[in-house]
Amino acid sequence: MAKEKTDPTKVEIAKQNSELLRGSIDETLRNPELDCFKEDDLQLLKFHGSYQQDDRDLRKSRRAEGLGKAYSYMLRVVLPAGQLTAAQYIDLDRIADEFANHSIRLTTRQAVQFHGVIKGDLRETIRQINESLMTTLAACGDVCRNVMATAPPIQDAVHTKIRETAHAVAAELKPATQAYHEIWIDGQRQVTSQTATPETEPIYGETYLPRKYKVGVTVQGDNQIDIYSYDAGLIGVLENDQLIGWNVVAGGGLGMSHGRPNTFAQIAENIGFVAIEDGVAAMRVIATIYRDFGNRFDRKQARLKYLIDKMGVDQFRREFIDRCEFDVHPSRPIPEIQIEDWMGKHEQRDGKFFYGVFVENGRIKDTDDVKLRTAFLKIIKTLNCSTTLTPQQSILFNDLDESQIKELESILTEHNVPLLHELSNARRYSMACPSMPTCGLAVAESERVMPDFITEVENTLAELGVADTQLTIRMTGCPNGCARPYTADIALVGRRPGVYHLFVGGRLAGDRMADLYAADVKIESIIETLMPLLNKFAAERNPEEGLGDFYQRVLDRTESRKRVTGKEIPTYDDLQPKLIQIGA
Ligand code: SRM
Ligand code: SF4
Repeated sequence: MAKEKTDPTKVEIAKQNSELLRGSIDETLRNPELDCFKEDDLQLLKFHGSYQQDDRDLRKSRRAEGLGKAYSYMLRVVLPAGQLTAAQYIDLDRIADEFANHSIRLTTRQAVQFHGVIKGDLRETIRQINESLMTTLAACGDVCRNVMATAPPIQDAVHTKIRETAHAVAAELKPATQAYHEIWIDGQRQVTSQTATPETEPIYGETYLPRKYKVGVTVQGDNQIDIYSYDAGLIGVLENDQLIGWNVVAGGGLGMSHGRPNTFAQIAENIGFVAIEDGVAAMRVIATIYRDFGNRFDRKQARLKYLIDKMGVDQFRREFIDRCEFDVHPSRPIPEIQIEDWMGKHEQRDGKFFYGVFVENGRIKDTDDVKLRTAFLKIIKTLNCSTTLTPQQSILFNDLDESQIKELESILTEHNVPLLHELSNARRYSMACPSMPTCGLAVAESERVMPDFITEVENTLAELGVADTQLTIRMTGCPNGCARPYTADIALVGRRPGVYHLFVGGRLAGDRMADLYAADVKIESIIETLMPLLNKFAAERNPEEGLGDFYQRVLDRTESRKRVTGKEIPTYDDLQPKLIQIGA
């Protein structure tokens, strides 16, 4: 068994010494001789919304030429509940051209990323984002990340409260440091040790949280945001269609490491029920328990799920109740989850309409064939509509008159963007993480190979006569789980270039973990490996049954799996009983 670590990690020390996230970021920005940041500052930079990256496609050739890495920066823009005005979208589109790689990347947490920003443009890019009333502060780092909310812009009391609560949690848990404004906006230090009122971080303290803290807000029955995958969340409970309070959930998380048995992906547990007005405070209380007891000696064990695992859910619940200055009741039973991705035309319940458009892997760009970016900009400029980014990396155009829908669809068609009826279910519900060439942790391709892989799946399902199946297919370039693979019907998780672990058995509802179905499969052999299951599915599925549900039924599972561990790669013998059951 690995010895428990007892020294604070380098990141903890960097935070402690940073004077509330300042470090020497400003000095490095001012020095044109430097093309990258110091190690400690790289950690701090994340809290400001940026990762230093390099173009991994160029590493080899640059090394051969005796050159260093081609550094550039990823910038993430925080958008609570995924909401953007028309003017903000137009500004983001312009920024993509002026400072980034001409694409906008919608994320799995309803935020936006730019890739390829150079160091010399970082300050101006962040300044312009702020000028448009958006921020990159706390998009990354050991703080509360972008707060998600179920996406549809339905204008009733329940959905309005969900969105307001997501914004309120984001505001409550935003870092208080002035460092962000000093470095990126004002350009000079406002608060010094001589300032009359010393600067503090009232909730986080000087070392912030042990790791990232992810929160989502939704309403019962609607798990569009995959709420069980996060550190904490609020599920609105309804009585006679009125919101009466929140079921608080905690302890989800999908990151794990191959070959490390003590890392795991797991779905969140019910913690209790609180009144509507106490939801925001409940998310703050959980953050403070995490702040005080989370592991600061081993970042691989630092997420809240490991703390809850160590304490036990019951003790965690007791600690939560002790700290709450409001009543906590047992969680309320809630109905079975439904998933809606809100693509196509829907009513907002205020006489207006919204219209969802699928964005493949969240990448808004123009290609020779499909002018997605141009189409979206034209829609927004012509129809002056606000937008909501969905947790499935897609977009909703809001506040439309019914008469404008035809115009919107004709703009899409003009630019070769497929309409909903032209999309297969396999593609519509798919997601892939960015991976190569920008992600420093990628070990295999994801976003760049996913479209072709989906085409293969589409062809296979059509040949088997099951193309109507609603199934989620997700791919990531490493086990960190950024496209939430472990709750999908089928998932490919990168092991090394061209090779993936194949998971099966989750479902769209996001409330069940998939199984490792086959280890170390080359991408060209994935379909072949799935064929026994797909054949059996085509022959024996019940009407409306999804692939993950079918797989669980064939295995005769009485209880859904709540956790997948990063244990050693299973051998063929380990997998054999499972394969025999499905007829392989
Ligand atoms: Fe993620 C790290 C991209 C959602 C778990 N994630 C990264 C980094 C920053 C790589 C790095 O640390 O160097 C990736 C940047 C790549 C690039 O080039 O852009 C990255 N993660 C993404 C995004 C953009 C994927 C996407 O396809 O949209 C998502 C941005 C969300 C946002 O707007 O904030 C993204 N990441 C997720 C999710 C899904 C979610 O939250 O809904 C997860 C799984 C849930 C969870 O957190 O448990 C996730 N990302 C991770 C992890 C594993 C954390 C862990 O607990 O072990 C890492 C690695 C790390 O933090 O060290 C990571
Ligand atoms: Fe990078 Fe891995 Fe996340 Fe993909 S899953 S973006 S490869 S960290």
